[in-house]
Amino acid sequence: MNRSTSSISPKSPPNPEEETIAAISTPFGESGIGIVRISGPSAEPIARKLFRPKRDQSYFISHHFHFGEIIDNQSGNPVDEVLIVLMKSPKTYTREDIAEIHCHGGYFILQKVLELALREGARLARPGEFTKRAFLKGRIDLTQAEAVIDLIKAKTQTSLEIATQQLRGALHREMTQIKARLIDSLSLMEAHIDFPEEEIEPIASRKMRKDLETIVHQIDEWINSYEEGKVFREGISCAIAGKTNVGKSSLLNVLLKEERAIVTPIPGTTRDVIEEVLNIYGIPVRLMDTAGMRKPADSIEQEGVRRAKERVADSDFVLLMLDGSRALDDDDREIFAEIKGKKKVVAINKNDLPLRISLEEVKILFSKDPVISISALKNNGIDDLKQAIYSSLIRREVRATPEHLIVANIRHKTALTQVRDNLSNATKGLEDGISLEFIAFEIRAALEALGDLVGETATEEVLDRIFEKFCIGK
Ligand SMILES: Nc1nc2c(ncn2[C@@H]2O[C@H](COP(=O)(O)OP(=O)(O)OP(=O)(O)O)[C@@H](O)[C@H]2O)c(=O)[nH]1
Ligand SMILES: [Mg+2]
Repeated sequence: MNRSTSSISPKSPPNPEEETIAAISTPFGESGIGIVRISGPSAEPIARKLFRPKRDQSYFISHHFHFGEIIDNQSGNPVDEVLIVLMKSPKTYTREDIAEIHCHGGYFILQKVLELALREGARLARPGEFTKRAFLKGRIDLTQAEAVIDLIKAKTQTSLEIATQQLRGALHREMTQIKARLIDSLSLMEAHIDFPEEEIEPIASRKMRKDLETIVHQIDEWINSYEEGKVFREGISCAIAGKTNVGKSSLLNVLLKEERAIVTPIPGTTRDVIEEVLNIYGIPVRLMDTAGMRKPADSIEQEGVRRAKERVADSDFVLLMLDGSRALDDDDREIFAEIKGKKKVVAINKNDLPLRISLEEVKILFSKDPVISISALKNNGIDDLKQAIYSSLIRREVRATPEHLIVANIRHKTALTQVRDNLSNATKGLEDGISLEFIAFEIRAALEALGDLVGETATEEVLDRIFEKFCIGK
């Protein structure tokens, strides 16, 4: 399916895809190699102008590397020794001709090669424009284009797997199947709308209802997977909260397996917020060690406590730490008020020392939250704590690979909710014996929402919002 831009927005300029775009596709900085990518009808002529092959080669073999130099034609000077690969359309990332110049990865070299490409007629690519072209040319649907950015940003194995699943078209395939089933139902209905004298056979009507119900049920499962998907894709922020000296910094260190934060027996050691990213069974967790909360002794500590409270209030999740070797006191109780309503796990630390805290009281106070006994000093119970954090966020077992389709993108969830609502209305209509016109209307609305989801009917505005999140060169 080849989408022309005019079908997406009548206002878009005529065929911007005719332009050849270029960008540096590797990060800025020094590296072994760096890549300048050119895509569009002039990719080959531009590559020919810039490139001088080492061996006498009058032509490029598509999808093969060629060794040579990039020459600045104005000065006649060589810029860099490179490998160049020309990929002729359509078997390319954008489905257009692509030239990739693999230079040495120096900021100046790459900038220079890019400038030469622009001088020869390419224009600078916008963020995500290569991927956008792949979408506009119909090589991938919108959910797959979105997966590209998730793949690049993936921080854990699980977030990578979710992105890969989507990039390979898992969502796209499911949507295509649902679409086909809805079109079947719709055509049956339309036939009866056109010839009302012929009633739909009760069997056909029952089958149609059953089919719609199955689809609604399936979509519900995907919608419900969103909370989990979001946690894996975006990660969570988690503040370690507790009064001074309970062992917050010790816990951060033991979780990170490095001496990241200063630990001393003096209460009020941590002043600033210390932040590190931790991978808890595939969940990227932004962990924050904060100043112990108590009546501050000086203005520095006062600022520390203010920051601690702010972070606790803003975080998605709280790890409340109590000192098991001391009875609960007013400092603890003040923190309980701060974290009211937060999703949390309670860690009772220092279980290597005699127990002085009242476990009953803690369990009554936090009846809805997991309470885990640990020793940050002796590295006891840390896995239990990680499991408890995981289970508070994800309803299924700790497993590396999600076996079902996970919806991790709010845009997808919103579109699926729309589809589900329309189809629920349709099934209810069939149940109540409401006119077929009404039911057909709901199914058409569901199909439209599906079209938005995969990008068939997405507006230029929606596309811009999606692709502006990409890096330049992708
Ligand atoms: N026995 C025992 N001591 C611990 C344990 N965890 C931490 N400590 C000790 O408790 C003291 C305070 O530890 P920190 O990790 O600095 O406590 P904190 O909560 O970060 O303290 P502030 O930064 O002052 O709020 C240090 O002497 C630690 O060695 C534990 O599990 N068992
Ligand atoms: Mg500390």
